[in-house]
Amino acid sequence: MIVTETAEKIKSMEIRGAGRIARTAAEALLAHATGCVTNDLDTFRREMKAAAQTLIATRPTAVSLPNAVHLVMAGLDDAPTTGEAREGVIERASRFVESSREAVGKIARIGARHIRDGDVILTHCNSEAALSCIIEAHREGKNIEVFATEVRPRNQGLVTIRTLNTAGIRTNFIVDSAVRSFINDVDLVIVGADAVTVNGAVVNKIGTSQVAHSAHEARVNVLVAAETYKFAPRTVIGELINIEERPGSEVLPDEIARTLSNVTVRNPAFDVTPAEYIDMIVTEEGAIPPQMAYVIIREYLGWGIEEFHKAFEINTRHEE
Ligand code: RI2
Repeated sequence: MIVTETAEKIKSMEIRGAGRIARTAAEALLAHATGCVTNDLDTFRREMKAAAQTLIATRPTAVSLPNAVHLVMAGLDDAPTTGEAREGVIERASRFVESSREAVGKIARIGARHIRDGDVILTHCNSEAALSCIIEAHREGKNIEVFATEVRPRNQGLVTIRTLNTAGIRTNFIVDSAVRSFINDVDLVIVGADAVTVNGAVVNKIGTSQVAHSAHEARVNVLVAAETYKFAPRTVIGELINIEERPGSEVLPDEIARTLSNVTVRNPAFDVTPAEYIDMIVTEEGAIPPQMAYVIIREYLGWGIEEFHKAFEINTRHEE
């Protein structure tokens, strides 16, 4: 029940933001494990795996979601009893939620070091990780000002400006298409990430690549705030990040769209910013140039060379 409800809320974006999605999915698995009263180990495993699949299927781009689910499910097949299997899920889910929260705090402190007194910062969409850096810099007494975009079609910019307003940070609210007009007034761009690929490309809210392109042209630094679990291990074996395309009705009401028979509304939720347009990725383990993404995947997600071989074998077997 909790899993179905959580899945619905993630799909409809009532729960959104890559980090929050991951934590909520881990909490739903924890609740499912607790509520699943069976003493039969196979039934328990089957129930947990079905719940994991339901959660992963909700949003295809934010790699934080499958990464979190895999962390929680790791070891389920090795547990000798139902009790230990259940305890394992509960323990790993709690640990993930806690470490995810701690990661945001660490990113805030590391990111804030790269914000100078007097900086004007531009942010796009609503990223907990990105905002934590900005709020921490303000808390440290730096005099900063922010430009926040509207973020069509779901207007996540409204959440951002409310948070910044509550924090007491001077903020300018602009439409997405005004970024280039203001980029020369900006010292630093800070955004979040839904996924980071092995070659340092950042997948984030649609429009991020336009923002980064404008910043690059104006020689404004671009900083990405991303927890290590947003790095995508399977991109090492050539898997591409699936860009979610959401219903056209989010962009244009169906009543209007229906009257325009030659018009198709396209609504990709994310885009890809190449590593060349990114100066730094701030993770909880430190700030790295995007080209070092592989190190994070290897060192912190535990994807050593054997895992890649295993995944590669599975991949080629699928293709046969
Ligand atoms: P945090 C969001 O996706 C935005 O693209 C945001 O930049 C990213 O997740 C990371 O957010 P959506 O759920 O994890 O709004 O830093 O589609 O909060």
